[in-house]
Order: sequence, then C-alpha cells, then structure tokens
Amino acid sequence: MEDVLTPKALITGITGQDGSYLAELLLAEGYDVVGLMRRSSTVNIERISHIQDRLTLVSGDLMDEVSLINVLRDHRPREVYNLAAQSFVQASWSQPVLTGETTALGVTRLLDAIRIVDPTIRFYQASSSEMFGRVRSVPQNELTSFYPRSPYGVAKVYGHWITVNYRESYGLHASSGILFNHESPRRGLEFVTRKVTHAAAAIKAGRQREVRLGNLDAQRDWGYAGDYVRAMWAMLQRDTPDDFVVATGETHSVRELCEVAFAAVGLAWENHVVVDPAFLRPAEVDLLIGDATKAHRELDWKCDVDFYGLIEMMVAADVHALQR
Ligand code: NAP
Ligand code: F7E
Repeated sequence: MEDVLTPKALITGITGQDGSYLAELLLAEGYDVVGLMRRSSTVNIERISHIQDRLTLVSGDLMDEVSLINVLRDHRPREVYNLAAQSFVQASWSQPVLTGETTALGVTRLLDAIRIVDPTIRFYQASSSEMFGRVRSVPQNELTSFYPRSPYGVAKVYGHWITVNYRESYGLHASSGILFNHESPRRGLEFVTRKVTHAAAAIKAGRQREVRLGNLDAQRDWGYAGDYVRAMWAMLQRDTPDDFVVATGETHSVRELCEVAFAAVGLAWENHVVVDPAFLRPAEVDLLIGDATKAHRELDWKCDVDFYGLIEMMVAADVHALQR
C-alpha cells in the first residue's frame, strides 16, 4: 500500500547535472523520488548510478504530453521539478526548433498535464539567467527586463512566462527559479567550466596539449549546483509560489576561469589555451551578475561554495578521474 505520509516528487531531467543533485537532496529529505527519462539506445544514468536503487525511473518525454499525463496519473507526485531541457546554448543555434519544442513548449505540456491530472501539484520551472542576455541593468534581479540572445534564451523566456501564466490563469502553485550558471564535477564536458577543468587535468597528465576556446572576455556568475538545488526545493516549500533569482553575486571572466583552473595543477594557462573562432557565438551574452537578495531573504538561501572553491573542486575531481 502507498505510504501517504512520504512526500513524492517527480524530477524531469534526472539524468542531468541538476537532476542528480536534486535527487540526492530529496532522498535526504525523505522523499520518494520519481525520475522521468527519455528513451535512449544506450544507458545514460552515469550521474545517478550511485542512487539508482533508491529512485523510481520512468519513461517519458517533454515532447509527448500523453507520456507526461500517464506518469503523473501513475505516480501522483506532490511536487514536480521541471529540469529537462535542451540546455546547451551553442547547440540552440544549430537546433533552434528542437530547442523551442523542448525548452519552451515542453513546459506548457508539463503544466497542462498537471492542470489536467492534479492542479494541486507544486511545480518548479528551471528558468535561466540567459533570459537577461544583453543585460538591461547590473546586477540582474527579478525585476530586470529580459533580452535573450540565443534561441535557448528565447525558449527559456517562453517557459518562464507560461509558468507565470498558468499560475495566474489556473491558480497553480508554479514557481520559476531564475538560476545563474551553476557547475560541478558532474557538469557536461561541453560547458566552458568543465571543458577547462578537464583540459587542465588532462594536460597536466600529459594526455592533451592544448584546449581551444571561444570568447575569453565573457563574464559569468558561476555557482555550485549542489548549493542551487537547495533553492529549488525551498521555493516549493513556501505557501505561495513566486519567482526567484539564484546567484552568487560575483562575476568572473572565462580568462579568470582559465587562470584559476590551470594554476590549480601548477600550469600557466597562456601556454595551453588557444582561441578558436569556431567557439564564438552568433550573439554573445557578455556579462551576467545576479542579485539574489530576495532568495536570501525569503528562502533563507545562501551559497556555501564560491568561484575559487568551485573551480578547485572541479579540477580536483577531473585529476582524480584521470588517475583512475
Ligand atoms: P543538463 O545536464 O543538460 O540536463 C538536461 C536534462 O534534460 C537531461 O536529463 C536530459 O536528458 C533531459 N532532457 C532533454 N530533453 C528532454 C526531453 N525532450 N524529454 C525529457 N528529458 C529531456 O542540464 P542542467 O545543467 O542539469 O540544467 C537543468 C535545467 O536547468 C535545464 O532546464 C537548464 O536549461 C536549466 N538551467 C541550467 C543552468 C546551469 O547553469 N546548469 C542555469 C539555469 C538554468 P538526457 O540525459 O537524455 O539528455
Ligand atoms: O558558456 C564562453 C561562452 O556554454 C559560458 C547553460 O547551463 O548557463 C549555461 O549557459 C561562456 C559563454 O554556458 C567557450 O561564449 C568561451 O559566454 O559554459 P557555457 P552558458 O552559455 O552561459 C546558463 C545560465 C544556462 O541556462 C544554460 O543552460 O563561456 N565560452 N569559450 C565558451 N563556452 C563553451 N561552451 N565552450 C567554449 O569553448
């Protein structure tokens, strides 16, 4: 018989970076965790293999509303965290329609499935600082206007506003977390932090000679994913849904990232980083820096890991993985 006292949450995107950290957090909080996975021809659970036996993994896809309705009907979660997306900004120029289908319309499919199956479900939408794009003010907070600079950013603006709209139209407990870049040793290798920390470790180990990057001047507010999933959870524990910026309040350039990562293995970054126009973007987001005052005040949230601690953690993990 189902235990009605144990809270149950559904995570879309459970195989991704954030999905793995959120699943760990919810398990520690005593939840039954259901993870939505899309079908793949190969096993794709590297980030959650250590907790796999404590999760209920189910098949579904943000492209297919029927699959979402069935998962909600079968498992009846109290909370739904929508982390699934085509999340790589660069890929959104080569696959703009897929990005729109998943990252934008996928949110509507999931919200509508909730509205149909159980409108009392609490919903979290993974919104992004990419919505600020060509920033209208510095730092960016919940009141800053959006000016997205990529098909991904445009799709996230849609996902954000459809979340607000379903809250206002149907009274759903739907919150949007506007999260600035957050990273970890589980970050995908195509994102710049992991690309650099992995390269620093591989070059130190003599396995690679250089790393090719694009715009070294871009500045980002980089935090630690393990800290940021706590804010997601806190949003759904509130009586009223709302929108929150989650950020460290510090910004650093890609060049500084290179300095810190290579210094961590005793190398000078200038000897190994090659600028390659292939990694420049058709339109760039030059500067992001978030103001998370509202999250500090109303979620009692703060980050524990700073930029230097984060990059050193990632380099150490990459060095360790290569030694194995
Ligand atoms: P990630 O590592 O790229 O994970 C994305 C997840 O979405 C993966 O589990 C992927 O499954 C899943 N997915 C993709 N398309 C899907 C579909 N059609 N149906 C079902 N699942 C699908 O991303 P992340 O860094 O964890 O980010 C989590 C969320 O936060 C994303 O929505 C991202 O856009 C957003 N966000 C991220 C950041 C950041 O800095 N990390 C900042 C702001 C917002 P597969 O494993 O099968 O590919
Ligand atoms: O790029 C520059 C690049 O791909 C960061 C996603 O999680 O955060 C992420 O999006 C910066 C950009 O992340 C390379 O031009 C230079 O200015 O690591 P990234 P992103 O585009 O900021 C937001 C908040 C999300 O929501 C997204 O889902 O680094 N850069 N050289 C490079 N970037 C990459 N990837 N590769 C390079 O070689």
